[in-house]
Formats: sequence, C-alpha cells, structure tokens
Amino acid sequence: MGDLVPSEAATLLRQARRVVIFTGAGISAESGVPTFRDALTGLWERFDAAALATPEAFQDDPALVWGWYEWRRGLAQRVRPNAGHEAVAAIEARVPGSVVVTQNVDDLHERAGSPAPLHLHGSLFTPRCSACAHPAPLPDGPADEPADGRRATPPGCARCSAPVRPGVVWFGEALPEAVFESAVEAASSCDLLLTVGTSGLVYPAAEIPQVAARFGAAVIQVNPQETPLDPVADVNLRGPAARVLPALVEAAWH
Ligand code: BV8
Ligand code: ZN
Repeated sequence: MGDLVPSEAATLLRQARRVVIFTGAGISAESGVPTFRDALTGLWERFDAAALATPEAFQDDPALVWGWYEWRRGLAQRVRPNAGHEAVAAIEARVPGSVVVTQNVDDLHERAGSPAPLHLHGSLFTPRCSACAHPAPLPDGPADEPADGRRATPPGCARCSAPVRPGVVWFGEALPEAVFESAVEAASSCDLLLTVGTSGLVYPAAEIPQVAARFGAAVIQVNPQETPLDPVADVNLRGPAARVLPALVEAAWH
C-alpha cells in the first residue's frame, strides 16, 4: 500500500474540501474499453482513431463511422465499471461538491454511481441529426455489432431525414460551451484535482488540470506512464486506476 500511495497523497485527499476528478480513456481500460493509444481492430484496424473521429470522415463515409460508434456503444454496454470508477464515486460521496470531468464518451462513471459527470467530448448515447441537430432516438436494444464491426448506414433524422450522427465532439469541433465553462469553473475553485488515465494531449480538455494548478489547487496524477502532466502534478501515482484509486481512498479515510 505505502509505495503505491505515498502518505502525502492520502493527506491531500483527506484534507480536500472541493475535488475535481478529471478522467480519460485510461480509467475505462481495465473494463475492456480500448484507449485512443491502443491500435484499432477489425474493420477499423487500418484507421487512426483521431482520423475517424472527424466530421470529414463522417462526410466521406457515414456508414464506416456510424458502424464504428455503434460498435463502441455495444462494447460500452457489454462491459462494467471497474474499481477505479467506483472509487471516483466513493470520493464524490465523501467530499460533497466534488465534480467529475471526463473526456470519455462511455457511461461507466454514471453506472458506477457518479451523479453528473461533465462529458467534455459528448456521449455515445445522445445521437442527433447531423443537419438540424434534432435529438435522435437510440437504435432500440443493445448495439449487437459483430466483434470485427461492420459498416452501418446511420438512421435518417425524423425531422429532416438527414443522416443521424453520434453525439460526440469530433476533432475540429467546439466543445459544448456550458459544459466546458462548468469544468473550468470547477477546476479554478477546487483545492485538489485528480487527473486519471489521460495522456493530456487533447485540447482544450488538457487545460483543465493546468487551470486547477494555476489557481493553487494540489494536483495528483494517476497513470502507469509518464505524460506532459507530470510537471503539473504535485504527486504522480504510477499504476493502473483500478488499483491505485481504491488504495488512495483506503489510505485517506480508513
Ligand atoms: C477544437 C470524442 C476548435 C470522440 C474526442 C492546441 C494545441 C494542439 C492541438 C489543438 C489545440 N487546440 C485544438 C487542437 C486540435 C485538437 C487537438 O487537441 N489535437 C491533439 C490530438 C493534438 N482539438 C480539437 O480538435 C478539439 N476541438 O479544438 O475545436 C474549434 C473551436 C471553436 C469552434 C470550432 C472549432 C476537440 C477535441 C475532442 C475530440 N474528441 N473524443 C470519440 O471519442 O470518438 S478526443 C478523444 O481523444 C478522447 O475524448 C480523449 O480526449 C482523447 C484521448 O485521450 P485520453 O483520454 O487521454 O486517452 P489516450 O488513449 O490518449 O491515453 C490513455 C492514457 O491512459 C495514457 O496516458 C495511458 O498511459 C493511460 N492508461 C492506460 N491504462 C491505464 C491508464 N491510466 C490509468 N489506469 C490504466 N489502467
Ligand atoms: Zn434533422
């Protein structure tokens, strides 16, 4: 326990009054959701995730991109939150006023008990029309996509019959303003920010831990690897989220 969670980190969490927990793909890795660093598989193995997650890719080949998001929605529905997600919900329960800010488009934080995570990059569960933005119903039932994925023609909008698109933020698209502002507000007024499972390379999301540090909060990073956030963090906990976060909660409050 001691080496995984130095007492300094436990003390910072125990003394915190307003905590922001900033997460990326790494917190869902141990649930079986590939990170953006992991190579794509099946139908998409020859593609780079950042290239597929663009309006241009959807324009060029809507069935390929819609198929990819349906495959990811199916996977997210089949897997379960892990001990990392559960520890985040435990911190929120312990420290009222805490806020989860996630780059993830899965719903594992919610299923672990986090009441209202701020999804900076949208969600796999809120499709809308690519033309008039009219919210579209989720295709009924779990997305039972073949393991290797398949091309899937996006449904048509009920209002203008244009193709429906996933409710995520693609590269080159602006983040939902109100959500991003709430995240910046939370980061600028917290006394501890935990950054978990993110490479800190995608902007403007990666500014959130830096805002917290700039406003005097302590920063703890949980990541098995080094990232550009290392110098921003007061404590770097090198290990997998599903092991480190429960140990941190245990060390802080038991
Ligand atoms: C915009 C939704 C402008 C879709 C996503 C400034 C500098 C440079 C570039 C830019 C800049 N500002 C803007 C840009 C361009 C771009 C950008 O940042 N490019 C990067 C690549 C350089 N940003 C944008 O395009 C943004 N939009 O700027 O719009 C604008 C403004 C106004 C008006 C119009 C336009 C939009 C960015 C959002 C894109 N959408 N997701 C989808 O999911 O399909 S981003 C997506 O990738 C994720 O949401 C996430 O944000 C990112 C992946 O990062 P991570 O989550 O950190 O995951 P990653 O795989 O990288 O790393 C995993 C980490 O976990 C690793 O460190 C690993 O060590 C660790 N790990 C692994 N296992 C574990 C673990 N940790 C703990 N436990 C484990 N078990
Ligand atoms: Zn429409």
